[in-house]
Amino acid sequence: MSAAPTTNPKLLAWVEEMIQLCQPAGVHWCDGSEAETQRLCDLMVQGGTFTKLNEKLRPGCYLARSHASDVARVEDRTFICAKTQEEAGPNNHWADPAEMRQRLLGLFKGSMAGRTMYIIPFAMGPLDSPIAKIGIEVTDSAYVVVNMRIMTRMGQAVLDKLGVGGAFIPCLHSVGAPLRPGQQDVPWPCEPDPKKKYIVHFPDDPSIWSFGSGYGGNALLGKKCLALRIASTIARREGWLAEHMLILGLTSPQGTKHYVAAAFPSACGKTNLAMMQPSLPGWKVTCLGDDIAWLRLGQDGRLYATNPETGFFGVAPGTSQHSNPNALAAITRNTIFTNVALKPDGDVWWEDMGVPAPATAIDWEGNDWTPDCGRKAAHPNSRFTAPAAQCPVIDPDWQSAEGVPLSAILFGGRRATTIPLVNEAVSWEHGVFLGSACGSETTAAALGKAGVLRRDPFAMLPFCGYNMGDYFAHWLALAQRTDRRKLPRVFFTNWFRRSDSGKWLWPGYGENSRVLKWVCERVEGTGQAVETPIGFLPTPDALDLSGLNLNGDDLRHLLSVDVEGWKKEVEDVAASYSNYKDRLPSALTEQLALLRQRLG
Ligand code: GTP
Ligand code: SPV
Ligand code: MN
Repeated sequence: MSAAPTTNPKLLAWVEEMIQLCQPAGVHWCDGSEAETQRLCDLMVQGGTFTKLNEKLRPGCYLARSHASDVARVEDRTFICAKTQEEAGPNNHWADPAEMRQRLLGLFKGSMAGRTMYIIPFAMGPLDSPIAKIGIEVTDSAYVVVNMRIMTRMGQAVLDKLGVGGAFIPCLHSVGAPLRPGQQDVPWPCEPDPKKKYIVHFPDDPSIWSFGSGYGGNALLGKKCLALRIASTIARREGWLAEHMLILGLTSPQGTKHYVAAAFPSACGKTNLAMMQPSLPGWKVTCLGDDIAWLRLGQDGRLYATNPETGFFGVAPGTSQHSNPNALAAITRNTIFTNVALKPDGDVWWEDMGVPAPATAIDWEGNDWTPDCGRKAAHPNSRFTAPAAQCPVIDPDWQSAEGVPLSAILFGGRRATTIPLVNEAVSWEHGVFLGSACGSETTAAALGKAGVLRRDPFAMLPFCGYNMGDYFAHWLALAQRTDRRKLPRVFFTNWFRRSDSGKWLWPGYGENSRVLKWVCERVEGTGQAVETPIGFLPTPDALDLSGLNLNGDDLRHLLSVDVEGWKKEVEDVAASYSNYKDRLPSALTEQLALLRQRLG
């Protein structure tokens, strides 16, 4: 047992209560030091959780393979225990707080038997930021500790900041696999029965209880649970926004810099765009964050963005020199890989890495793999955990306490048809409408069938901790709280349009800089656009397509209004709106009616 490095009475009392509840074999207060991390990594190598990668090829890197039942967030086991179901809204699973607490007490009772309880003090947001939040995650997973050290500001500095009287958000996590005396541990302990996994939020406490899973957003509780679900409820009260957005800086050849935030659903390219290498000569992108942005109005009336995280938990498959050279550079060292393939030389590999598949490998499940075996080597939701500071294009201001002022907000999703490459909202209300109408064809990050259109308003469907109708109203209200001309301009982008034969119509990745350039020009008042029923579209020659070999038909497809497709779209959005009943702001019903009218 390590002695408590705090005198905060609330924290000490809560930890004592958790020890009594979970009955761990030992307790360790994490200090966040290098030595501590090294000790835990060594321990996990001994226990089989970690494989150390080739020190020459990937210094300081490890590979973990999860249990096959524990590979992604579990949305159907995620609960918002607000006082009433109405408050949680149709966008959330709700359970009565008192009943859920009883159930969880039963599950957590003795859940850490035979294991060490780690106490992780962490902060979301720079410690000197006015909106930083302190959490304490109590977990029985060393894997969680070493990931949290990369993804958050973690350790003694946080306890110092907390002080004797400071408030924290209690986050309890157990993999849900107690050990009987003498029982041999497994490399990835978890509760394999999906019905016994629980990711639970009590927004009124606020507190977080997570049971049964050790993977990503289920277990790294600072991320989706605190910085999105709980933070969104706090933000609503305090007048700011917690969003599923990347933040980037874009500098023109003339040296003008704009900050842009973008909300795309999970596995729809936030990490790619956040640190892209522009194909347009002279343009530069710098990265401030790839997954979460906290937005608040500054004293000057502009909207400022802060990344509450300190690392990237990015999808590995598809990450290549072509798609994301800066991510590849960020993960050359001090990175944890989960569920990718292991090559015989002790390096990692995944599908679409842009290098030939190894002749043999160990796949994500630990089995022998060959390129012709018919199985994927890496799990589609396999991920890397890497320090943001290692990104070659990290923005110098990424940790600024005030955040950065946004010039534009992009929404997007994976849409094979109908949605153009880019269009711009004609007003703030229209922009909120575009966000509310966000949708994507599903992928592996969310459990479910691939290729089915799922409405994902603001890319926040799995992450909004309260009634989405109220959330829409909160977004709309920003225009009443500041000079609306100071708010960021709103755009909708779609890199994923396909031809009838299924080929991508837009080359994407670094070429998306051409769209970003137009966005900047629109902000500055120089970009050419035509007003259409769906908003402003670039005129045919407004996009800088120099050096790009794009077929004229494809371009027309990308930049025209598919009236019949949009009529279907309107009805689909209307159907999704009907879920929110009288909580849906009338401004959005109006936007929908106007769009319907404009389409004829
Ligand atoms: P989460 O971390 O799950 O929130 O997701 P994310 O939005 O950061 O997703 P990520 O960047 O990992 O998404 C990667 C997926 O998007 C891969 O399948 C990429 O191939 C695809 N992708 C990203 N950018 C582009 C693009 O410009 N064009 C096309 N066609 N695909 C893209
Ligand atoms: C997402 O699913 O949007 C992620 C990955 O960013 S996880 O942190 O696992 O939720
Ligand atoms: Mn995400």
